[in-house]
Amino acid sequence: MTAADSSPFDFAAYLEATRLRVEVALDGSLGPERPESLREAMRYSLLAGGKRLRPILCLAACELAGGDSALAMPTAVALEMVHTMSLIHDDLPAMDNDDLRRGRPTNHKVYGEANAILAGDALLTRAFEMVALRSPGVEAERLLAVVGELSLASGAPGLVGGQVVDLECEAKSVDLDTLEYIHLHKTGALLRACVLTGALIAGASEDLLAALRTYARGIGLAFQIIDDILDVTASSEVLGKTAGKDLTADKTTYPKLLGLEESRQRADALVVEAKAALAPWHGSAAPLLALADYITSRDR
Ligand code: GRG
Repeated sequence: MTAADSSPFDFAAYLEATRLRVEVALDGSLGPERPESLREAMRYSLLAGGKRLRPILCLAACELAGGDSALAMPTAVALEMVHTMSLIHDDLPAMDNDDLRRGRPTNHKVYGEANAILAGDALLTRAFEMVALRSPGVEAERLLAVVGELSLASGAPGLVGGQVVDLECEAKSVDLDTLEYIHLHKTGALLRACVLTGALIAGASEDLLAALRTYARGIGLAFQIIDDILDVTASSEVLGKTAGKDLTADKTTYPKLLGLEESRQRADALVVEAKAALAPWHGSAAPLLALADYITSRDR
């Protein structure tokens, strides 16, 4: 199903069908890894469920730019690999020290710390292999641009930089600008790479790439505000996080700085901004517009 169909857009069906396509691709993505113990630790976290938002954003952006989303699937898988490795490392005792992720014991609880670090390392490097060596049918120049976006999102200018500032600010109260910096890097950078890489594979215009940057900034911040709200309002069972742990005890969150009501209003306004950026593409942007709404209406 694509957004170009003339029938009204059925987002629930689109989300489920695309998620299933992603699950199949993820399942087939880890073949020859040896030793077997490494492959098992990689698969444990990569196939642990999750919303698969990042690959879905990538495929939807590829379609919006007029591309064949099948060509973007290896990149979509790569993005989920980077996300998964960041979760494995984030859960380690040296970082968040979490016992549960997506309702299951964290990777290091099952395989030990050293193996969890190495499984994360292998997923990160495998992500770049997916783009560089396992993306048939996509021009080399476009793949180079994808590698560039993936590097920027993963490294110091993205996830790693955001995580460092987050750790430095632990147990301190931070202002709104610092909180925004952390989230634009820890969460926003990869979401941005998702839509940009999908669009780059389809050969998107500069106008569309600029609009997608604006879209990604809005949904990235809104995503994190909702995450903070859910940490306050949802039970830890719903979130699949460590039961009994105060999820926001030692960190500054949007609800702590702004209150629940203003945080919710801010998330809604960011989604409005994000969707407005795609107005010129309205006809074919239905999945990305619906994904922006989904981000603020989700309960996990
Ligand atoms: C990428 C090289 C490299 C290192 C990682 C540990 C680290 C450096 C960064 C931490 C990044 C992090 C854990 C950010 C939080 C992102 C976030 C909002 C996760 C939750 O995403 P969801 O809700 O989760 O999409 P599911 O389970 O649905 O996939």
